[in-house]
Amino acid sequence: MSAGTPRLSRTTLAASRPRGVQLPAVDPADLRVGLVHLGLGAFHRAHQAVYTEDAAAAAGETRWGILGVTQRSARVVDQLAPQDGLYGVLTKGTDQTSLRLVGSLRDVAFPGTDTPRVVATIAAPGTHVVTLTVTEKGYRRAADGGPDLQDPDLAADLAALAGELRGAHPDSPARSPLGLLLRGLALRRRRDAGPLTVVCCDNLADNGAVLAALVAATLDAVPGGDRLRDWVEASVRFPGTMVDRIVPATTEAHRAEARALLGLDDAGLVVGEPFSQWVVEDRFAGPRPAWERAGATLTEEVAPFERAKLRVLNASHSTLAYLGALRGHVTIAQAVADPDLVAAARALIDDDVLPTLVAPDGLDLAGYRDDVLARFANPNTGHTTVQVAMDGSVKLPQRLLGTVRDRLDAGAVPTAAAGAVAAWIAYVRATTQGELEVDGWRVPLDDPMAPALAAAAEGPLGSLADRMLDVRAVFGDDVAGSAPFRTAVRAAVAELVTVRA
Ligand code: CS2
Repeated sequence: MSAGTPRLSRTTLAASRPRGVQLPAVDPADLRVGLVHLGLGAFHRAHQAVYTEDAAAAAGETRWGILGVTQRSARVVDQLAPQDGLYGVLTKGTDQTSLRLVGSLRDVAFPGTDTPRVVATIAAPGTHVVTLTVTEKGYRRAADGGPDLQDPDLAADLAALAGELRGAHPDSPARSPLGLLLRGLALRRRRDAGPLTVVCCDNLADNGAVLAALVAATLDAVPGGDRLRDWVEASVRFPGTMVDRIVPATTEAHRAEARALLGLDDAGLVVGEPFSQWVVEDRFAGPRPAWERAGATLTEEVAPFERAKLRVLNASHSTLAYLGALRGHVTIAQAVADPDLVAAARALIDDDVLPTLVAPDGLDLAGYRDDVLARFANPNTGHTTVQVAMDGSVKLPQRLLGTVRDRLDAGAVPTAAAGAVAAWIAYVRATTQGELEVDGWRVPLDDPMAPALAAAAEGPLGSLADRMLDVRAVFGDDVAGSAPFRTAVRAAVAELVTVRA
């Protein structure tokens, strides 16, 4: 924040009328809440909230204001509430920067203090859609894909849910997104407030079906959950989606750039590349924003798009992140400019990923690959290798191991994908041994499984690949049990750790 510069809000914006900035297409004060979003991070603000604003403006509708719910801290509420929900999206292209302000966020909430209000809003008749971006780890899934009942936050939430199911209205703060959603659904059912659509916008393969199954399995594990499960089955839809926009963490330099354009301080600023895509399965239980009028694709079949995006973009992103960080590259743009690393990313896509894909209608996969690599090369987003590298234990199974499984099933040895797995293993080893420095900073392992991974990474280098592949929660029995894959990963790890030694 800059002393002396007023803070963005409806009042300061009306008084300053900045030029060269795209003003909000809707005024948050005119909106009613029709959509609850769980996981109010930068990605939502740079993606679905923008589509929702453009859709509301195009259709002239005021019923799609968003109640944005943060996950773990009240920080985002402190950033956005004093700004009346207004914030900017700074778009950083290869040779152009622009700033637009977004007005679709009607209200913000923090589960630590606002759980009853969020639960009541999910249960309100005017709410028709719940969207989620809580990251892969936010779902608290166990290795088998069901709810991780050992997770203390989820366990506490399920106890509160059992109370809600008995009609006790517990007001304890929800500690997990799933807990919050289920309490909202329980109240919605009790109030008979009508059907609801829950849209998972995270990078999980088959995200809609996965969330539907997780909700059902969780309700099976809660005393008295069966009636709610039946209601969910009849009244709640979980369409699948493919979301895409590169959204790096906002830095002080971004804030200063936005301040210069806007003349106001924006604590809620987010940053994105120019590209944005949203493919949504058109299977809603009730009304929805006219997202297609904002450039989203509403379609019968999302899976081919989702699969192509996860396997081409996200998998090569992770590969570049691990290999790049190991070489000291700070940004993804630097990593993809390194000839060895772009060759590894291309080999992954060409040799192993593309043979597993069926091109979605109208998509040329080789062209898609080239576009993705060109987006990574944008030097102005400043997206860091370390940011993309986080949470590998929950990202790899979604973006890389499906490719490995399909290749093994086809009788092929996915050597390039084994190289990508090896890059992650080398990264885990280097970070947990305190050996990785990027940008003059010793990088720790940022991963929900960090203790278990550190334990597996400890020990002789010669058996490092085997110890890591034996982490079944990541690799499953099938991938871990494939002898040819193990051989390929061993060879790739040996090459990476020797080169580094
Ligand atoms: C990235 C994604 O951090 C990561 O894991 O691969 O966030 C990626 O930038 C988005 O999925 C792009 O749509």
